[in-house]
Amino acid sequence: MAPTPPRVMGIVNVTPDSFSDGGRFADTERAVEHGRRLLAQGADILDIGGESTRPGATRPLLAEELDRVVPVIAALAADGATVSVDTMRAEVAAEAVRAGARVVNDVSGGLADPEILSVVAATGADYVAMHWRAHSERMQTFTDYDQHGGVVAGVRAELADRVEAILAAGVAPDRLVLDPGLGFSKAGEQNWELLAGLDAVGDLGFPVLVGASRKSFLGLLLADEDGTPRGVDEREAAHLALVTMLADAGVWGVRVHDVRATKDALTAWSHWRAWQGGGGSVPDRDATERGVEG
Ligand code: PMM
Repeated sequence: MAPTPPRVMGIVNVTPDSFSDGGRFADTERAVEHGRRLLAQGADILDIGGESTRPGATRPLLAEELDRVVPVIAALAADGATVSVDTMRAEVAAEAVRAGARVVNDVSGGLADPEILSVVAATGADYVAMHWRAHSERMQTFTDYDQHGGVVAGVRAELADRVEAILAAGVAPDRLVLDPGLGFSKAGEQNWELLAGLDAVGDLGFPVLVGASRKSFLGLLLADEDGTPRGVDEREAAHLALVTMLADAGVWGVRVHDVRATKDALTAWSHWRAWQGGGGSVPDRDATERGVEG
C-alpha cells in the first residue's frame, strides 16, 4: 500500500492583469479556465484569492475583492471542485461560503479581521490559519523572533495563541489546519530554519499546510554568483524537491502553482515508499483524490 501523499491545493489568483483592458469578465473567465485546468491535473482543492499578498502589495477594496473571487468560486464549486477562498476579510469569507467555498484560507489566522472567526464557526467551513504578523506592505519589517529564541519557537508560540482564539470563537477543532506562513515576516534563511523545525508546528496537534511554491527564499537559494535571485518561473525543480521532503514529513497539504508537476513528484514519492514498504503497486489514487475532509 502506498502511503498517503499530501493534498494538493492549486492556486488560482484572481488579481488584475495590468496588460489587460478586457475588464472583469475576461479576468473571471480566465481564472475559471485556469481552475478547471488545475482540477483536471488532479488538484484536491482550488484556492481562489483576490488579494495579492506579495511583500509590499497594497490591499484591494472590499468590493473589488468580492467582485474578483465570488463569480470564480461559484463557477468552480458548481463544477464539483472543493474550493477554498484565500481571504483575510469576514465579508469575503461569508460570501465565498455562500457561493460554494468549503474552506476559508486566512493568511492572517484571524488577526486582520477577527470577525472572520465567527463566520467560519457559523458556516462550519474548514479553516486554514497561517502564521502572520502584519499586512504585506510592512510584513518584512517584522522578522525579529529573538524574544522567542528563534523563528521556530516564535511561529509555534504565535500560532498557539491563534489556536486558542480560533477555538474560543467556536471553530470546531477538526476543521482547523495550521500553516507556518513561509515568506510572511520571514527573511531568507528563516524559511529553511522553519522548514527544518516543522515538527514544532505539527506538535500543536493540527494538520499542517505548507506554501513554498515560487517563493523568494527559493529564488535566493538558487541565486546567481553575483547574488541575483533565480526568476520566479525557474524555481520549480527546487520546489518539487521540497514537496517530496514535506511528504516525508507527513504534512497534510501543499499549496502550489504547478499542480501537474507536484502530482507527478508525489506519485513518484508514493511509488518509492510503496516499494520500500514491501510491495510496489500503482499509487493509491483514491487517497490522492480525497477532498479536504478525508
Ligand atoms: N502564500 C501566499 C498566499 N496565500 N496561503 C497559505 N495558507 N499559505 C501560504 O503560504 C500562502 C497563502 C502567497 O503566495 P502567492 O502570491 O504565490 O499566492
